[in-house]
Amino acid sequence: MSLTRRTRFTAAIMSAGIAGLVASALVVPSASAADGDPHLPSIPRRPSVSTAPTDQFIVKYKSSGRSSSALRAQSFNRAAAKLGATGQDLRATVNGARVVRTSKELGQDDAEKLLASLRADPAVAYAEPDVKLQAKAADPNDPFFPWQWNLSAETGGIKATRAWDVTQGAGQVVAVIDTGKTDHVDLNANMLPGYDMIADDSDARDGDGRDPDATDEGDWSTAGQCSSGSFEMASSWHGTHVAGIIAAVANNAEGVAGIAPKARILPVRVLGPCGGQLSDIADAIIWASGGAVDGVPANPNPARVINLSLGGSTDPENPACPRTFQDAIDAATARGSVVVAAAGNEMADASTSSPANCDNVIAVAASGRTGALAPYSNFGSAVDITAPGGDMRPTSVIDPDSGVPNGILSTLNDGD
Ligand SMILES: [Ca+2]
Ligand SMILES: [Ca+2]
Ligand SMILES: [Ca+2]
Ligand SMILES: [Ca+2]
Repeated sequence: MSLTRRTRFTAAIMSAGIAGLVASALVVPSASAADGDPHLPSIPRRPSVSTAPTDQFIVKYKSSGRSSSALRAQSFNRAAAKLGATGQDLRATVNGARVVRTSKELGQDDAEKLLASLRADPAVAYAEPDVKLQAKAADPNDPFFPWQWNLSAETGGIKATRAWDVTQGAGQVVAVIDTGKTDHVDLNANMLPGYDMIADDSDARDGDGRDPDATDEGDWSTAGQCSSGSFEMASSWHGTHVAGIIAAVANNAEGVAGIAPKARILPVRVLGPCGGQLSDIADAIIWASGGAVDGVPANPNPARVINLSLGGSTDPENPACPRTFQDAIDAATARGSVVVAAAGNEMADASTSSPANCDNVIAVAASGRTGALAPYSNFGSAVDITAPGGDMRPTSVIDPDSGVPNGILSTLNDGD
């Protein structure tokens, strides 16, 4: 069984002219490692209102009433007492309102009762919770971020900017089991060494079998090389594209932002020209999760998440998950890794496609710009979630409303 990469956009059905045009627009050029600053900048923050429980309120009394502190205290204490609390006057605000505190924190319901009591007092001009403001991530400064509808759009996007208020992936390792890594200014700071797991040196293009250098040597193929009648293909740099979707450095004024821009990528090379072997991919899953593989040094950076944007249809008579795959996946999940796989791009039931149809795998179908299933995506009950995969068919390359390409913008290499 040979498994092939799964591009997140339908590059294969683009016409050559459109492909050239779009490719030049989508490529984020690679640069030398010396250009990359390994210090990761932080995403700037903007304030926003929290609805968390509070014990602090702002009450403005009308100037005609409650002018004395004793009368104000009486008013607030009466309202607080209804909720089993006492009140304390802290200070005045710049416009003469009072900042007051209850002796206990009030949940939203009790806070609303307190405010209702206060507002019912004819001497009160207004009363509102003195809410805590929390830092929220603002949009990063990456020049192509406005084109990353998959991260930010209200419709069709995953709203990553809101998730960044909770986490940007710091401290997490995501294994990208794919074509390997390339030198890229928007990836280098997040890239771990990884491993080259292609055992067969005849197709590896680096002159040896398994080795510690996970560099993508290119998966270009000549006409007829992969199967009888197969077309000549340029290198996909698919591992670079997938790595950037996951963890391109954000807010570095360069290229794009990744979904988890502070996570680190563990690149494991398994795909060469015409695809990769099941046996190599299974070993890569085990090694990435921290398991032992004969002849390969231990992985010092076990992956919390293992990404498999690859797959293949097994024997059509028996499209079950191969035992080799299932054992590797079970071993990885037993070690605490989460295994994520593409559902596939064959417009077929995902249950015919491995590893999407294996147990203990999160199988991900592709959605387009509207959030609906992308026309090329696999489907069916084997799919666990759907995520933006974009749509680069010639008729829908550019969204007519926004003028933004409908594909998934990510890091790439411009070599052949
Ligand atoms: Ca090698
Ligand atoms: Ca190598
Ligand atoms: Ca960037
Ligand atoms: Ca599943």
